[in-house]
Amino acid sequence: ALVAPRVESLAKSGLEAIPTEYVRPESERLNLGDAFEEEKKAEEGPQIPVVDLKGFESEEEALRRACVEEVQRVASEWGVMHIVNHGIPLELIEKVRRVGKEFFDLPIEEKEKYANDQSTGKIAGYGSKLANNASGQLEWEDYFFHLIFPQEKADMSVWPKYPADYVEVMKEFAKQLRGVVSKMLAMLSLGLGLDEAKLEEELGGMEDLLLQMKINYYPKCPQPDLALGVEAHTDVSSLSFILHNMVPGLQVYKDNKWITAKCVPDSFIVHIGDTLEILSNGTYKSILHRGLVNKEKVRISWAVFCEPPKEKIVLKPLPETLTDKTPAKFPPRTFAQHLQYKLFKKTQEDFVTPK
Ligand code: AKG
Repeated sequence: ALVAPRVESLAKSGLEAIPTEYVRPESERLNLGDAFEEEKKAEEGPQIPVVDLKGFESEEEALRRACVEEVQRVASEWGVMHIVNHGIPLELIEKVRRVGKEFFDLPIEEKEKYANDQSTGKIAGYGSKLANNASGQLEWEDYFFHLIFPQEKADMSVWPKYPADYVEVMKEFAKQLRGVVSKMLAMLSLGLGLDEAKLEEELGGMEDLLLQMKINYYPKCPQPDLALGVEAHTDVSSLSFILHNMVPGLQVYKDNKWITAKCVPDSFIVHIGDTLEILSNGTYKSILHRGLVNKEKVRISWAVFCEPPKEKIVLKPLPETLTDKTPAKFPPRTFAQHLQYKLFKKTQEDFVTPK
């Protein structure tokens, strides 16, 4: 099996210059920088909107409607938002952060026991990116990937056995986050003028919509202006939820500029993914984003991708979103076909150039 080098071991070796595979092409390097400095610079400019979900729980119809309108506006204009008052207790979020950090604090040899094997398609477990394009570019991160919902579909043999409460904490988090997923999908449905349950059903519902957890571990990087933690991409998911350890890094590409996300306490970052962009016929936007690295602090993020089943559902713009003036912008495809299509596009390019 191909073994990718662990970025953690590179970072800990104390090297001053990063290996060439991690150096981004020149055109992409123009606007890279240390995440902390970029966060400071970003204080003046536009910011990813913060959406308060409290109103959706209200008895008052007007407050619920205002909340739906705000979600609809931000999903259409930005395709990304911070959500607050999402309903998941801070205590549980702190536990998720703790068990993820405790796992990554294990020695690399211990984590290797969970190594994935991308050559045989075993993608769950501990991993690092393998070069998948001509330029052989790598990302400055290691990760842990596993399915967390529905529980029956989870392969418990790959879940971390340390710390001892990892499984219990992650199961509870998955259950509670699944509730937030339903709530977001309900608001996004109403925002399109659809029945509240429509998007949830179209994506496979409680049985078939899969929640995939990717814990991203970005070691300190001696040359943050040359590297990326995660290269620019849009998510293939329907929705993605991101939690992090309050170290900056995420940037989104809007109006021809990279905008650095602020660290908003007690929030999740929610991305609209390609799947919802397709179902909504482009009303909701799947935004290009990437992860910067920095010199000072390890960054950890917990990204949960909500994916429709691979083959069971044909994704296409919902008939309700089509009019004479707005014909379908996306040809029908299964989720598996969409993944293939994106991989193909990528192998044709040396790197992703923002349009
Ligand atoms: C990904 O894992 O696909 C991400 O985009 C992670 C973003 C982040 O770490 O904030």
